[in-house]
Amino acid sequence: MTTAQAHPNIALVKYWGKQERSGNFPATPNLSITLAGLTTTTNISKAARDTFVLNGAPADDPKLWRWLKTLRGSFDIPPLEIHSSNDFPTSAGLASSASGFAALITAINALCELGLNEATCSQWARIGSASAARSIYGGFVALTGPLWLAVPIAKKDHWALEVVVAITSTDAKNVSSGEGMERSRLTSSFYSAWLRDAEADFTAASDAIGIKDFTALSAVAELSCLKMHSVMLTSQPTLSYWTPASITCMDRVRSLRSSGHNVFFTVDAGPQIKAVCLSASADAVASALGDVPGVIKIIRSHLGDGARVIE
Ligand code: 2P0
Repeated sequence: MTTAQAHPNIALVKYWGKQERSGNFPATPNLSITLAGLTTTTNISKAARDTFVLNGAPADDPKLWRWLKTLRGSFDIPPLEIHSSNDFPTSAGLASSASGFAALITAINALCELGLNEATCSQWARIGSASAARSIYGGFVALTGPLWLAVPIAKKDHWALEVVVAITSTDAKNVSSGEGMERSRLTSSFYSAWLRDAEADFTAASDAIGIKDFTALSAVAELSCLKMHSVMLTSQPTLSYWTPASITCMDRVRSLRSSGHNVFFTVDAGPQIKAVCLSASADAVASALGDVPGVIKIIRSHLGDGARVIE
């Protein structure tokens, strides 16, 4: 048996839309931070047939089976018993597929002695779920062309950012990210503007991280998030992932910033708000978001490490 752990990551420059070729390549460069405070633990062993248990219950995940079939096209991998559990809500906009595929390829690499380096693990994780490519690494991570391998751009202790996650619903999303982004590509008239701006946003965020310019990173990260949600909202049928509490949390973050705190928000394909801040503001941010009606739980996180085998 082999056990691996990985953390979700949150994108500061978002991925929303794929290239029109097989292999699950993002259409635009994207950039994330890996979160220590949320963890997926996956243990696998060789078995008579493939089984998957997610958070203690048998699960059927067609995306997982398709990915395993593709992996078996390149490597000799026996049937596997896979147990995966998340210490945070699953499929609810907290990037459980990112940590899930990152932990799984890391465990398979060890158990089956595939000998893959991190870059190749990242490539296989991307085929499962593009954001999973980024969770192979800790700290600040870019996923960009021409190779579309994730690349660590700064270590976690380069800049001691903290993330306050406000959970406003633990329901699984009703439209998956993969389905949603394809809908956006096909139907949103804002999608072409999204593609046009992405490279500049990616460069601005990378530069801001390099020189630790919080104001500059706040501006580009919030804008990337809001552009992505504008594309979602203008898709047909519309993709609306926010709750009323999500909107109130965004207003609170803006108020905190007006009163001098170093904080910005980002939101993924779900209703949770992730407030990224400097340490001096983290208590105030956690307290302000915790008081918002409809916020069920606050999770605080520092930046974390990449995927690794733990036993
Ligand atoms: C991101 N998301 O950059 C964006 C922001 C959600 C919103 O990456 O189809 O689960 O498996 O490649 O990686 C979620 O998409 O999608 C995602 P697939 P994935 O974090």
